[in-house]
Amino acid sequence: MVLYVGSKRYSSWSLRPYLALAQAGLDFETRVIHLDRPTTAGEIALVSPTGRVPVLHDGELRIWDSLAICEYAAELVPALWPADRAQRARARAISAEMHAGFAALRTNMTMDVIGRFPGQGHVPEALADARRIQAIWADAIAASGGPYLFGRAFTIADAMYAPVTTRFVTYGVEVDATARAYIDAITAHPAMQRWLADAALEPAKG
Ligand SMILES: N[C@@H](CCC(=O)N[C@@H](CS)C(=O)NCC(=O)O)C(=O)O
Repeated sequence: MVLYVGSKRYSSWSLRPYLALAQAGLDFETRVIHLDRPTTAGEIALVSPTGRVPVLHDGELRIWDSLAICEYAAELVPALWPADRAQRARARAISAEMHAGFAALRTNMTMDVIGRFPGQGHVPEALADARRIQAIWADAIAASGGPYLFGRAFTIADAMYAPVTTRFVTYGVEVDATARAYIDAITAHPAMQRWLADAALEPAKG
């Protein structure tokens, strides 16, 4: 399988399926298409029908969209979702909430896993998104015991929120102790560490 991703420094949608595929232990190669270059659109058009990344190629199969790729990985490795049906439903609900929502946070605090811009983007709507996300994390971790949202195993729900953990650090969003511990757990995940190391070698945009 080949996962085409955007710049590791900036492409939050790419990070999510990368983490899910890595956590699943699937054999896949990652190919980076750098964003915001004159050649970007042409390079993406060669591999993705939507003109966007991520896209997964598995033989002839093309799977676009971050959450669809995560779901495909979970069909191959079901442990990417919690085993319990009710927990699985909750994990899907919060994953869908991330996928479809939090536009203010995503717009005002775009992912940059290397940059540090404390205080930037702290508009009321983005901070409201940040509070809702911390409430989601607090509820899930109180029920599961952590360190991940659904307990000891990293699931797709964690992959979906991983880019938010980096945003909170980049933009200096105030977090409670539970969120701090969760951010640390995600940052320490081996696949996240690999992604961050690669991102550090990429050029800044602009
Ligand atoms: N809903 C899509 C969003 C994908 C998306 O917006 N990808 C951005 C990069 S993070 C992209 O490909 N942009 C094209 C460009 O910058 O030229 C998903 O979940 O995969």
